[in-house]
Amino acid sequence: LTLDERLSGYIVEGTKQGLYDDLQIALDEGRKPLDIVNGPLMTGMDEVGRLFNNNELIVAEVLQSAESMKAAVSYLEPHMETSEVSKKGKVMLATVKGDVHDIGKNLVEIILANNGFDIVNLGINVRSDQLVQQAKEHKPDIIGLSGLLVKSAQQMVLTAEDLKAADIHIPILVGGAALTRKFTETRISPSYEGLVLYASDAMNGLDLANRLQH
Ligand code: B1M
Repeated sequence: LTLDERLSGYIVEGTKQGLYDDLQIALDEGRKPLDIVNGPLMTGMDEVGRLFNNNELIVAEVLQSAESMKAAVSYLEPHMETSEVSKKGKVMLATVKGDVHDIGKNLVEIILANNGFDIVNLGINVRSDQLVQQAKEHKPDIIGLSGLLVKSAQQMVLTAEDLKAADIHIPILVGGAALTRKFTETRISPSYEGLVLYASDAMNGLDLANRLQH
């Protein structure tokens, strides 16, 4: 197997045995940590999603895959680029109510934190009232919402409405597999007073956050 096939394989198999050695080989070859995540590791995760969809994997096995992915991201994290810039602002992150997927959100946290943002990560399955309360307490410059389920896209509309009702109009950054730019513009934006921006991936999220701070 090639290195990339092995790296995808650790995610699909949900194992860590050999993972760190191969990640180190990839780093030694000069590959960027994020390219490793977005390349072979995401290929593995997509395969996990496909197999799960076909009933060829059970939730417990997908959890193992998630553990491998988290371990890989943790191993790569110290090698990720950081910027020396002064503090840029505060971003509050949450996976919306009803959704427990957090690998993408936590990747966004790492990338933003490495690039000068202060992060308040509220975790998974976060209700609107918790967001409202935390937003009042932490006064973030940006609220970042993540969600991977189809119903999470709808939940983001409800969340935006609840934030608006609480008189919050901090810019919102949304991302996650079930979302699209179109849904964001036609459904979430009209439900909110402030700006709502769609991020296609974690790096795009950083770009948008950077632009919001200038
Ligand atoms: Co679930 N799951 N899962 N799952 N899972 C999906 C999302 C699914 C597509 C799999 C499938 O059927 N093919 C499917 C959703 C179907 C749908 O609604 N369309 C699904 C399902 C059905 C479920 C359950 C309902 C299964 C069940 O119980 N029967 C259940 C739901 C639980 C719940 O949330 N209430 C469930 C549970 C789980 C596990 C707990 C086992 C595990 C999650 C573990 C964890 O996160 N700690 C899990 C996993 C791992 C997946 C897949 C396989 C992988 C997700 C992932 O981590 N990807 C996923 C299939 C897939 O995506 N291929 C699937 C890697 C990660 C880096 O990517 O999170 O997309 P992602 O983040 C990306 C971008 O989306 C973006 O940036 C990242 C990349 O740079 N991004 C942002 C994300 N958030 C952002 C926020 C931003 C900016 C960018 O700004 C704020």
